[in-house]
Amino acid sequence: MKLPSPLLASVALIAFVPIVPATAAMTSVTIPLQAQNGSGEDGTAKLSDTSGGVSVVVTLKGAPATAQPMHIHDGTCTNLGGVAYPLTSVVNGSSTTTVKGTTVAALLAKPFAINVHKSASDLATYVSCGNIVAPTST
Ligand SMILES: [Cu+2]
Repeated sequence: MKLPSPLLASVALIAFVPIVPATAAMTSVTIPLQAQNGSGEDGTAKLSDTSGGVSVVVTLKGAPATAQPMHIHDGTCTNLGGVAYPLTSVVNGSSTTTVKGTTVAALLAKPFAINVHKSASDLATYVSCGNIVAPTST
């Protein structure tokens, strides 16, 4: 009986090495929100997968008690598109929303931005914005 060649044996070994994806899907990301139009409202948005959707927790410095409408928009802060997902308005600098029907990975896969408007009566003035992108360094 002929023994398997060393080449064949090494090919068989390689075939059993488990395939590890280069990058696992991200299940949470924290993005900076940058003040716009002199608002001073810098902050962060923490997005994380939950069983009910994506939890979005926003904290802004120096925000007023007046409700400030906020959305996930298509596009980027410099080229904002329409509203993709509404978020709970920011009051006194904080807001928590669970966005149904999406995942962190899906939000990272396309250009989206979180945009905060000055007030319900002044939606045209933006006070803070951040692009939903993965951190560039680890
Ligand atoms: Cu908006």
